[in-house]
Amino acid sequence: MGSLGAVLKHPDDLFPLLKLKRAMKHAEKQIPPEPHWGFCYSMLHKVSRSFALVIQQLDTNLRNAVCIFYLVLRALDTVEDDTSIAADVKVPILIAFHRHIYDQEWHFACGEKDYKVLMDQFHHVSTAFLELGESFQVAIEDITKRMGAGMAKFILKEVETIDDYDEYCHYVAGLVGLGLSKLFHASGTEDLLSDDLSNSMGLFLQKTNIIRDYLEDINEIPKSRMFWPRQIWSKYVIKLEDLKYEENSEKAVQCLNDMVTNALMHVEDCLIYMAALRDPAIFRFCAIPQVMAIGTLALCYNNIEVFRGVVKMRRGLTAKVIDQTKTIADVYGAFFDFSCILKSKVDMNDPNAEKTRSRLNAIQKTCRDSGLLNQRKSYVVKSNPRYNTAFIVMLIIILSVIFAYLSAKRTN
Ligand code: D61
Ligand code: MG
Repeated sequence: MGSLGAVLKHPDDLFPLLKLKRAMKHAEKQIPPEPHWGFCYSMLHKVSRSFALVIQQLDTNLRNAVCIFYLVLRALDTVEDDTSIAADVKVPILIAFHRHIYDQEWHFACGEKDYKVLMDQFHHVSTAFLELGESFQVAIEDITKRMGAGMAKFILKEVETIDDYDEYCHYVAGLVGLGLSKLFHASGTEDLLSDDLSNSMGLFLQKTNIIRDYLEDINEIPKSRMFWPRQIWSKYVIKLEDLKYEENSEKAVQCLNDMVTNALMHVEDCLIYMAALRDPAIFRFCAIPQVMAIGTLALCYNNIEVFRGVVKMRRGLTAKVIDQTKTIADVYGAFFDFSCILKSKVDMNDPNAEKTRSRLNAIQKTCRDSGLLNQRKSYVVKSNPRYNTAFIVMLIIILSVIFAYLSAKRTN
């Protein structure tokens, strides 16, 4: 029901949605026959809603390495996030995790649902890890070691300053960027991109998650750790929880906008990183999450709903991003469009209005200066769609496509 309504409101979502459904079905069918690889790929589909699809498009060798890299770090993160483990048990596990990946006997029960299965059957991940090329193994081990140590440091310490925030995000996501750059280079198709640019790729994604997940994180029982830096939120409220109470709505939105403005700082690095990639599959793998992130920030900015419920890009828009992110021109176009949307949402009275606007202008200038902004489909949604002839024609086409799709499915 909900999805039919959404498609009627955004008829041009339909083709990308159908394409995405097909791609997901296809990806799920491509589970390798060996039990350990089979476990790894079916796990990847279960625990990563968004990354499985983009990982699936890579060439076999690199795909296997990235899949294991993902699962190793997801397992490490499951230890970090499990609030039922005491700090004095957790810290040594995080610190030694990079050694456990070589040990097919090792296992540590924690986490819930699919994450618990991942932890219980971690030997499959180790077995697959040991089959990777040595340069892949070394890169994965190195990042796991540094991430584990960083997570351990922050188990004992809160995120107070903006520097702490950048440091924490470096450990849990920036390092993923560094590791991926190493894996891309090791696979032979890419130059080794700089640590700073790679770090920014991770920070932009992680900060977007931290912003979007405020309510989910603050309402977690037992209480989970929070990653919004005190240096930012203390300008607006006394306690971080206060942001969710209705009487503080104005302050909450100002604080949110401050956080978004902070995240936007990484965009220009991300654009430079993506412009330097050569392999089309690696490019898409990197660019799709970044476009989703700027889209999510555009949705969250100045939006009180972040403190009331789940704010997510609609599925159709996600499908469109996946379908329409193929070249660097598409990325400049998307960043330009989402910056336009963000700009239109900046309120004159917001304490950071000037700063936000100047960041957005800088991003738009970079996109414009690329010289690639013409001839593209726009993400800027025109308000008030009129139910005109074009729409009715569209609807008829859509219905015929659904019909054709369903009958094709029946004959398969
Ligand atoms: C290019 C393409 C993908 C990139 C990239 C560059 C640079 C960095 C990243 C992906 C990582 C971005 C992480 C953003 C999502 N955050 C989390 O999942 C948090 O956990 C962080 C620690 C585990 C990281 C695992 C990971 C994630 C994505 C990968 C990867 C490994 C390996 C390869 C490709 C992508 C977060 O998780 C819980 C949640 O978000 O609900 C947390 O605990 O804070
Ligand atoms: Mg975590």
